[in-house]
Amino acid sequence: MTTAVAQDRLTQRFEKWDTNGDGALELADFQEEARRIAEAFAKDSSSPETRNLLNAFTGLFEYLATQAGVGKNGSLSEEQFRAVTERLIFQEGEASFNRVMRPVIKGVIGMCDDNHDGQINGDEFAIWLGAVGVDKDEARAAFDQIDTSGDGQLSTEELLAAVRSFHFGKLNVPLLG
Ligand SMILES: [Ca+2]
Ligand SMILES: [Ca+2]
Ligand SMILES: [Ca+2]
Repeated sequence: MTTAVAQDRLTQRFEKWDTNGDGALELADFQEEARRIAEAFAKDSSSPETRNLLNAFTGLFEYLATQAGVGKNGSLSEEQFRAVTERLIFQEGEASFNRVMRPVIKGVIGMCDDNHDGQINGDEFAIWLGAVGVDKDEARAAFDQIDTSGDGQLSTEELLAAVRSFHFGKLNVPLLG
């Protein structure tokens, strides 16, 4: 039911989020990932933006752990991670995905929303993709693809749709690295 690209992307996601590389996902991995992202945006570890992102990643881990039935202090194997995320991304539909991922996306928006309007303009997006390691030309092309309303701004909803599209293999820019 899911494509090979979609499968690969979940494997990449698992490996990226397993920050200590022990083959399982724990809360500490997700907190480290939040810290890494904050560092890539040159945000202080005690800044409110970093705290928001830490809370968002903590919430995401708690969701996955609860769904996998391992508890908040437990860990998820790759198989468990796949089972939970495949259900979320490919079966439950957009509303569930958005509910789970919105805090994380908002957290990353907070990292680069320099003019504090809650949306991401072209300059802010270049900083975002720079932080996750995507080059400038690619960033420009991706911006137009993600800005489905065509207003020159990326909203939370447009960015959520883009992360979902990435996992469906319909967009090639890894917004979460
Ligand atoms: Ca780990
Ligand atoms: Ca902005
Ligand atoms: Ca837009």
